[in-house]
Amino acid sequence: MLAVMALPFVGSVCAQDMPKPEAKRINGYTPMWWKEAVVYQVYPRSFKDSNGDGIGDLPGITSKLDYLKELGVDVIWLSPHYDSPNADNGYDIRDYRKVMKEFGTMADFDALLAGVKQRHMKLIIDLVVNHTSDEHQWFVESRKSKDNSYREYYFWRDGKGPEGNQQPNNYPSFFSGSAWQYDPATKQYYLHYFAVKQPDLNWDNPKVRAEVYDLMKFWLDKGVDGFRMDVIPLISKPAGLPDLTSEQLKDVGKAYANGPHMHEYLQEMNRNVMSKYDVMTVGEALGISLEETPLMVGDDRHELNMIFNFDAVRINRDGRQWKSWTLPELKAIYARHARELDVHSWDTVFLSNHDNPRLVSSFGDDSTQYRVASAKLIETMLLTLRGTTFIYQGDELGMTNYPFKGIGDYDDIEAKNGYKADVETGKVSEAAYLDNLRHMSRDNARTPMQWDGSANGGFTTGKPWLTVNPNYKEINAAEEVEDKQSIYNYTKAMIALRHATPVLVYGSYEDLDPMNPSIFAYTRSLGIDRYLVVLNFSGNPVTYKIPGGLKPTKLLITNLGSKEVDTSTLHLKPWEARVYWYPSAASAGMPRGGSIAPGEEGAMTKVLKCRDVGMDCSFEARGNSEEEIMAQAAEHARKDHGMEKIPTEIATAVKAAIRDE
Ligand code: ISL
Ligand code: CA
Repeated sequence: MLAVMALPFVGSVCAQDMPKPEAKRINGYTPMWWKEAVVYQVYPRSFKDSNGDGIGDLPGITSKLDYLKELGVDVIWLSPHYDSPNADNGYDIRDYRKVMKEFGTMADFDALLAGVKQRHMKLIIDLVVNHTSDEHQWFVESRKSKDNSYREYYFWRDGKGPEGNQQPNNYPSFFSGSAWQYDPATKQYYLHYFAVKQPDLNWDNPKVRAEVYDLMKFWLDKGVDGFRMDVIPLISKPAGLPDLTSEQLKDVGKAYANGPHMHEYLQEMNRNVMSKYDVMTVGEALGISLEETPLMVGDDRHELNMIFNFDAVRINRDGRQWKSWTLPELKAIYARHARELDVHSWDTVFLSNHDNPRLVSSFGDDSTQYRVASAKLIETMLLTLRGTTFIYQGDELGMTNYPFKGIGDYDDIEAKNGYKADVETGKVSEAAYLDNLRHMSRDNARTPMQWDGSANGGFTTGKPWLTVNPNYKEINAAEEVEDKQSIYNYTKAMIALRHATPVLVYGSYEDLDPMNPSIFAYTRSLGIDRYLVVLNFSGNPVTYKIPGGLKPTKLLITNLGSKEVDTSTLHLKPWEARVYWYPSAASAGMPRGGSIAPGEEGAMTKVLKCRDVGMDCSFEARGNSEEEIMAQAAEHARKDHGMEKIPTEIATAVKAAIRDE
């Protein structure tokens, strides 16, 4: 009986990051566009090359916007596109206001942004401000002399020991070795949590913070829709940079995160920048525990909208070591998220990105037999769990890990530095290192997108910077777009289902069977609406009795063509996924509707996105008849926009959308 709709107006002043006091809540949550969005991550170097130099670029991305629109994604997250010497593939920025020349020009960026907006999608960019490149002008100045005006932009310290030739403290770098680099020009060491070419910025210096806010505004004023913030919890360094204890050294991410001024700086950033724009922010929350999360993302904290928590995506590793995992462990993580993060702390859901191996290889089964089914099963999960869904490029095709052999096959600085530190020193055997790396390497996710069956998977006409996975002839976008049974088309249908089903966004979560070793069965519910997701996370058929003798009445989507309904005993094939709808007791027997016909009793939840009528602002009305909703819309138009009546063309579009025409 609940209908929710978003009514858009041209030139609206609705600020979605600042809900009005009277904003309606859904299941306790304040509705926001970024909560309902599906985000797709593009790693530009590997997405699409437009000029044959073997490196993906911005015009390449622009040429594929229709593909992304067709998939149904709302927001594109672009990994760093800035000028960079590429010690860490763009996560080492030389100039924050320039486009990496390999990727194109500022005009290419503007064209990309315009193309995104034209298609009613949004673009967020990567903000990498814990560190810069050592080739950034600030650092070039900083290293010149101890009294240079940029000296305090970074952390410089004298060496320890009688000769002053020992590192200032015992901090390790995430990319092997010490986090300190000696610089002969001034005979001091500088701090770098990541590569030697990535010196850490000193956020305690107000000038640094002002520079960062300024460059953020530069991009926001161009019209970007927000930021993914790289290692943002590391920006505030421990006071006095004391040695880490042996306990702290076991989890360096945690030790470096959450410094004494982190919240203060994020709140300042929000006050000075984000609060002035209708944008989204997602922090890469390295080192932040689930318990600490509400302090960063709570509605009343004015820091970030959401963060990436790594508990699920890193379930298969212990430090840098690959390890096996069990389904009850994974389920326990999602249950913990639902418990710890209340309606004031929004969550994210993702299991892959450019730093992790391929989705289907890590969490499904990438064998010929089960790759397609298991990839679809994981997409089902990602798009029905709590939190904004993030999809990494190529996972919608079921792209797999690369069959790496020698260390020479890798490009990543993490892999190469680790090899030097572990294998060349004899600490680890080469075979063991390479075996582990094959599973874990970030390069698994960085091999080029497989667009079609032509040479190099259609990624480039030249020589690709990183080899294309040899399976591109079977796994590629051209085939999958055409094939109705493909992972791509299934993902598209799942995204559409999520968009049409606010319960999958705002509904409560319950794990029905936490200890079951192969079945993940959970519900998302809101009001009379209840959705049941059943996932067979195994290569075996399973006869599954739904706890509580529940008999779902409507099958909304399945990856293997099942038609089983009205039974509490399901016969699941290996890697089978199903999403059911069933009425709660109060609404038993009522039809499931995607739309609200005037006066129809028991019509189900409906969300109309602004983009359905091609506009930007979001207003929410509830009711179970067209009249009721139009009346609220008219009131909104009058009060918030000073319009005497809703312009006819908008009214027509909205009515059509209500009727699902
Ligand atoms: O990828 C990792 C281990 O395999 C992580 O430790 C990773 O370095 C960490 O999550 C931080 O990642 C981010 O910052 C890095 C950059 O290399 C990553 O690509 C980026 O996502 C430094 O900017
Ligand atoms: Ca190129």
